[in-house]
Amino acid sequence: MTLTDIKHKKLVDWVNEIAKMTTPDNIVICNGSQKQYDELIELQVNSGLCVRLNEEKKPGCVLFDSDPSDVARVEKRTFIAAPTAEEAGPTNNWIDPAELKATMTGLYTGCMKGRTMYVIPFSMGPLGSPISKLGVEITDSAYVVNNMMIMTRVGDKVLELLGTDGEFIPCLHSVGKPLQEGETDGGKWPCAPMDDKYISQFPATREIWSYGSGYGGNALLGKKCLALRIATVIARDEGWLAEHMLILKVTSPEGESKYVTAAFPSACGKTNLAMLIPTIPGWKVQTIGDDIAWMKPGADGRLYAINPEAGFFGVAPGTSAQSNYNALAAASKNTIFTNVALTADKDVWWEGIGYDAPGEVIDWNGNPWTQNKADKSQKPAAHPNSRFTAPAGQCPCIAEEWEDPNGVPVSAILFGGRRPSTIPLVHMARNWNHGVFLGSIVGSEVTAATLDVKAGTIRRDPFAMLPFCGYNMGDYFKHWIEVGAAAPSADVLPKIFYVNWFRKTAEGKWLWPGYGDNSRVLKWVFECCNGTAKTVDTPIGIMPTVDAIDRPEGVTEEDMKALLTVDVDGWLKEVEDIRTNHYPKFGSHLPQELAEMLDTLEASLKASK
Ligand code: GTP
Ligand code: SPV
Ligand code: MN
Repeated sequence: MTLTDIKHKKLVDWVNEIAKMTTPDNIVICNGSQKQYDELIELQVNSGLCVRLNEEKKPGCVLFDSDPSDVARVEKRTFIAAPTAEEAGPTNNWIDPAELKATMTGLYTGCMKGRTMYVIPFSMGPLGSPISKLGVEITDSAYVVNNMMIMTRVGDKVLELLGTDGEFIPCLHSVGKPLQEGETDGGKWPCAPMDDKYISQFPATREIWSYGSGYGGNALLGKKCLALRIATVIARDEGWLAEHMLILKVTSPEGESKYVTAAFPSACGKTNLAMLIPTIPGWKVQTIGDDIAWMKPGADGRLYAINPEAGFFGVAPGTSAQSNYNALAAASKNTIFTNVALTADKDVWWEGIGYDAPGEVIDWNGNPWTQNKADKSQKPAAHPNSRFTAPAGQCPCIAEEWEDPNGVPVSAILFGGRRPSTIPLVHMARNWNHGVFLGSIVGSEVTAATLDVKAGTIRRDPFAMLPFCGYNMGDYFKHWIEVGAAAPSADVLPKIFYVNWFRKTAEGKWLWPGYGDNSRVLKWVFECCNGTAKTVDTPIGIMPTVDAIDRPEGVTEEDMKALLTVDVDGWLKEVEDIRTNHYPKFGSHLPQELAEMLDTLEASLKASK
């Protein structure tokens, strides 16, 4: 198919307009076929941008190494170009849309010289579903095309759905590295210097302009840019929720199933929880999604969740047969690896894969690397934010209803983050608005998933949406309250929980083993939904009694007490921090309901002393 075969005038005009500005050598329309996928991989193998892995061990897999400067999302270079700074809110970077467009037009002018422009029609959500959204990404990166073909539904079918005048979200992307006459990438990952990178959302016109990065959420524009930043704006206008959440199905030994969503910040355990293998007999967990959930009220008032994605862009380090067998199995074939290490027999290796590096490997920078466990300062062979891009359908525990266009009814919503102290293993909100309060105060240690904020420091990451909300976060809190208020009754709404798998001892050891043992917490959540859980009322909310959750191996009763006791002084510090550093940022956009919740929390904590 060529551009002249496309019957959608607005789309053709837009492609022509972008081609005129960016001056690519040629234009390719992506039809989503395996043949096209293979040809693009072949092209990149031949030009040295990636290597094909061992066909017996990892059939259909390739490994890319990115530029060392282009390894994660860049929050400082991410912009919500709403008409006013106030609409973007205190947590987003804002540039006036006209000014930003002028700057970026300058960068885009001639930026695809020497390259091919790919036009990728894609659907977020099952093809043809009434709740799916269609997008078209223009990119000059074949890597982006291959990744988008795994992460979204791409191709002719989308063009058919678009017809002559269907609605689509235009997503423009360039790596920002034009080639001079006769110049090639020479096997090096193309991208632009940091100060030229822009990941821009224009919420009023629902456009995405991304320049200078080829990595993950910066470049696969269906994911964070469309399915979160732009979708939050659409969801606000239409009365639903676009969230940074996994979706799982948990089934009890009695055969009763419930659906649970969970919002944890980047690299804080969504993929792992979504695919966990329970350590408690008879329980089963299956996956609907691992990163993004769109939740809409159904006719019965319940919230129904769909996974808008078609693949997993998962964190590689720490993924082992022990910690996440299902993710490894999903990524065992037809997978794109980025920034992991390459073994001598052309397999992949990373820190926490479950076995030592087999002899000398090639690290993510392309250098020979031999594991030296005695050397604590040895740099990792795989980048901490190295990733696998795997088709969701290959996951052994994918739920059969994962592509149900109607979504699945949600019984429980979890919030969480990495908190070495203070936050207990689990507590339940008293009601919907209290749950919104808990979402609004989420804090977490920063991880390697964002490049320009120091990893390890704790920051507030409300709803795990800090880098992903397309409008004023204070108004987003309000929207959550309104979604609750619009429900026909409180009992159709999901129950809301706050979990923390990341408590540490004074010596810095994990207090809770996590992973499969998190099923023990899911069981308590399940019981709370049925009204059969053993609970105790505390100043911070409803908690399990110390014997309500079966202890995993190696966790003493003492540990369990530490995990489930309210640290009153720690929480008072938390309140103080929220009161002075967090809530004031939102000014008049902070819902009164949340300010009152904070007062109530403080009073209950003080009364309990
Ligand atoms: P994004 O894709 O960035 O949104 O991340 P994610 O939330 O899906 O995180 P993921 O499940 O990939 O986990 C990131 C890291 O956290 C991995 O290194 C995991 O091994 C580690 N992790 C996940 N679950 C647990 C847990 O229960 N306990 C501990 N200690 N670590 C965990
Ligand atoms: C995240 O950072 O939350 C991710 C990876 O899921 S990326 O797609 O790069 O945003
Ligand atoms: Mn994510």
